[in-house]
Amino acid sequence: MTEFQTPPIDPFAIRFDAESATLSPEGPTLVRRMSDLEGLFADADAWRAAVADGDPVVYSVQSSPVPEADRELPQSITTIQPGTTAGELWMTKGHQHPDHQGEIYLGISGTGGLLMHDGERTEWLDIEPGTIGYIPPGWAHRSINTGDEAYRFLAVYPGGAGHDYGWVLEHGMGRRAYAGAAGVELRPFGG
Ligand code: PAN
Ligand code: ZN
Repeated sequence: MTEFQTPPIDPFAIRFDAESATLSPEGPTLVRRMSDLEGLFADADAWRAAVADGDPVVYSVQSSPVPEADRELPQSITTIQPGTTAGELWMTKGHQHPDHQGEIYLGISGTGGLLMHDGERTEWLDIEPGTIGYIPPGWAHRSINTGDEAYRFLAVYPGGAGHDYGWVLEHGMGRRAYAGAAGVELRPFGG
């Protein structure tokens, strides 16, 4: 018999509604406002001004009830609103899984980018509805809305992998994504 850290949950069906991009039954929903993203945008003055100017919701994450526990396989839908802060496209905080394990993203609506960094190398994947982005173990990842409508994707990840947000503050993400005249412009992280 397999040893679980927490009692395993019973098999159940999760309804994925593509129209509303929701999972039911629902687990917790997390809302990230501009004020939650301190230290992440290159232009700190522009970030501060956006916090003062209504502190908009940048993204939200709706989870299913599968717990973030070892051997479980939780899922969530992230919705990133369209927008820029001093030209930098709105994005998630980004994290590394301290217990290096893989993860998949499936694009649902809108268009986005999956930026990955392993401390040395940087990769960018364009994600549109139907694209599965694979995040290999050891690659920190951040999602970016590259369009002018909400960008939504489903994430499926190992429940025991953990989420380290300090890693991104320490190592950066290799590149930053800006709205350019001809589409997304990737610039050096410090530039
Ligand atoms: C995703 C992310 C979600 C929000 O479910 O957690 O998109 O991004 P941040 O966690 O960086 O704020 C995932 O990668 N889970 O492992
Ligand atoms: Zn992740």
